[in-house]
Amino acid sequence: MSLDVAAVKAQFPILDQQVYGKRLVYLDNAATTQKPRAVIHAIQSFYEKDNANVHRGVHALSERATAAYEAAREKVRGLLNACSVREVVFVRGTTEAINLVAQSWGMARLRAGDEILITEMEHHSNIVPWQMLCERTGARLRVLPINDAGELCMEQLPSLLNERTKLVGVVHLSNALGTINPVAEIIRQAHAVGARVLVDGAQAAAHMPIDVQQLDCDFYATSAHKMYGPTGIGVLYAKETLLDEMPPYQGGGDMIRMVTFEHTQYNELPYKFEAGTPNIAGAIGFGAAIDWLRGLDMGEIAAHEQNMLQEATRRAKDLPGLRLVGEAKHRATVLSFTMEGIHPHDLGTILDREGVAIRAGHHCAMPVMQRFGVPATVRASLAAYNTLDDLDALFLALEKACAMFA
Ligand code: 7TS
Repeated sequence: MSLDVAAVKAQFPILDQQVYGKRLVYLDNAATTQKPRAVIHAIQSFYEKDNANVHRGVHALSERATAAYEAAREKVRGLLNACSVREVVFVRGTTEAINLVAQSWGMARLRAGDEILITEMEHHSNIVPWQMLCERTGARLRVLPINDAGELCMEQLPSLLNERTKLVGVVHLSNALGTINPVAEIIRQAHAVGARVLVDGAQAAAHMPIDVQQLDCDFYATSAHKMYGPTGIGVLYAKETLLDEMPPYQGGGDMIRMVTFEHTQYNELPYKFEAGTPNIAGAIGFGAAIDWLRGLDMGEIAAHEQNMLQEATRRAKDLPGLRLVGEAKHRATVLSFTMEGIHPHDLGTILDREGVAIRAGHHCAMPVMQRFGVPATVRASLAAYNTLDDLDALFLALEKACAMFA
């Protein structure tokens, strides 16, 4: 069976509009995906029928809100195949998840002389928190380089891993290049020297099945808004043994069992890491997005997006002056490129006027831009609802831009 793309697309009300008198062609899915009616309705229904704070009220609404919030946690557990909901911490998104690990686990564990290994293709949110941690602890940040195709130089990994390596941070699917990294192999090698591994799954979860037990990663971070869910909610998965020994990230309500001025006893997992009123509606929307995704077939989504990406790549290579940035063998969703003689931002503006929404910039991955010697790229990124018509519109607009600048 193949994905019924028209039926999928029909579930996204926002896509049914025109901008500047042109059909909206949304190809900025790596920044954030659009939301299906099921997600919008779940959030609306919560506010219309069940809104209350969680984990504290004795009244009916609070019980319903708590049940819905905790049901969403179970859906996230299922999405990642975590062993237990105790390993599922709701956070604002990938960025907060990584900061939580750096501040809590990192501050407790790292000493001067220790090493953190990341890769040259990380998003700033998987670079800066580790730099901050290194500044505070005296640890050293090391970087696994990428090759001209935008793949990790895996042959260099063994020489960068040693007994001082305490953590490896690696992106599962690169937002700037589209590269799918061999994270299972990286985890295996990192564990062999006793290092923990954090996988940045911000982009991955919408495009491939995730199984944290099979990967054996120590931490996995992702954001709901990149997988058809709302903004402001995401998840940190961590092995229970790690969360158990980690100190809280923030103090406040909900994360405690008992407080006196002399001593505070922390709450059980995962609440120890969820101080304050959480994003209840967001979590419920996240749960609805997972239900929606699971109602489709992830294999069919991946196959559809792969066909589209291959077609887009073929057409891109036929366009004179176009340079692809990122041609990894294992790649998904992202077509990143520059056009000779046209600044990516100008190109972005021209495409916008044609109704085509892409992103132009450094994609919060400045080291990737430096590696390829470009200030920025144009990035078209695909989701389940994109069609060949969308590619037609993209390439028509690109040809128009070329003609304008010729
Ligand atoms: N890691 C990767 C690989 C990302 O692509 C992003 C967001 C993040 C982390 C941060 O996620 P957040 O939900 O906490 O913001 N990437 C992008 C992008 O490519 N365009 O806009 C945001």
